Amino acid sequence: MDSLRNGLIAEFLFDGNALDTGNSGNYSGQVYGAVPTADRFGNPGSAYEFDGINDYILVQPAPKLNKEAFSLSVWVRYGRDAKLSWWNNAIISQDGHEGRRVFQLSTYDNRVTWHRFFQSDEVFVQEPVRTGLWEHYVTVFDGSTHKLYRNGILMTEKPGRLEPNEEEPLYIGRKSTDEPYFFFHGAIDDIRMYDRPLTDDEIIALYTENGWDNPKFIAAAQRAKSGSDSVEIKHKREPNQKLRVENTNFAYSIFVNCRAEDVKFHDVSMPDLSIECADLRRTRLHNVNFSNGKISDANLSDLEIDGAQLGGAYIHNIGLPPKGHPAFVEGAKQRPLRFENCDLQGSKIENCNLSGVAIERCNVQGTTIDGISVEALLDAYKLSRQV
Ligand SMILES: [Ca+2]
Ligand SMILES: [Ca+2]
Repeated sequence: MDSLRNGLIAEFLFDGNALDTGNSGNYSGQVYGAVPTADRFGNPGSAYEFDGINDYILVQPAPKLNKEAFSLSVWVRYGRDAKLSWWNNAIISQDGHEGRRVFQLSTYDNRVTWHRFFQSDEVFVQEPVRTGLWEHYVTVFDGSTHKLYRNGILMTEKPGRLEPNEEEPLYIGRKSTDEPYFFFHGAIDDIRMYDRPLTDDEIIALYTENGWDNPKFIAAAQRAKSGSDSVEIKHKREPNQKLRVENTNFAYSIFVNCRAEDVKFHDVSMPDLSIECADLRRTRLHNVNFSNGKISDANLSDLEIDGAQLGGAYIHNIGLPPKGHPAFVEGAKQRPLRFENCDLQGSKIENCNLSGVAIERCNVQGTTIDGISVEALLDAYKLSRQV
């Protein structure tokens, strides 16, 4: 999109260096420790990796900001073991000591936050950071409102101001003060700063730049479109837009990169439903036929299954994510599970870690451990105690 050069006060594409390719070219960065890495398309040496300890890029002097309007676009991949508690992981900031605090795109707990200090409330993404995956963030200030977009979708907006400070340098991958938890752990790429608000179409153009999208969903969307009467709802991003679909056939529909908190489905036929890469915390399935369903590579901690037919169920590879998995956490411990009033007769438990398992008030008739009858074991034990 041609308009994306308009008002481009600085641009860092990180093509093996931190040169400013914006309209002035005056703001090239000095690299301290950060190393070139693959970008979101896998092109080597086209983004920068930061170790979360002391790596950063300094831009001094900082690009001259417009008090009335500002936009910032950046791609981010948090490290799989990035520490995400309290204030942490500054992506880009211009935030020195008192009186020199301009902005900070950083992280509060596990949420990306556009931190505006006392000039506005926190503008943050409600959903947690997905470590190990590239995500696109844009902030827009139009003179009165700060907006934060993730992957082309408006996540939050809050009223506020912008107070530029030309003395304060711009930092990528840290905050100018040296709190260790602000050093960014992961990769950063394709930073663009504007002295005007970007439009919704421009934000989508930045998100889909160079054909970024999920090829699997594109194929599915093409199939869905080939239907006789397809309705396309695209880039509708007002914060409180709701859809009411009733007495309608919407088989083969596709939802991609959508916000859909608190959606309700009632009395619907939806066999072959497929949900991938989704935040489904606190989902409730009640009075549903989920037979032949499959749950894989999922966080099911604190899941409760109550009143369910599970005959024929195959439960395998249960535990914490292994090393190398995006959700792996060093030193995390498996918490115990609890089975109560379950009919498990004739079931088989194989190659499982049952250390510390307590079996109480259960019918163990016919139960064996490695071919030895538990009833016989208990009888032999009781007998040995009587002697
Ligand atoms: Ca790049
Ligand atoms: Ca280092």
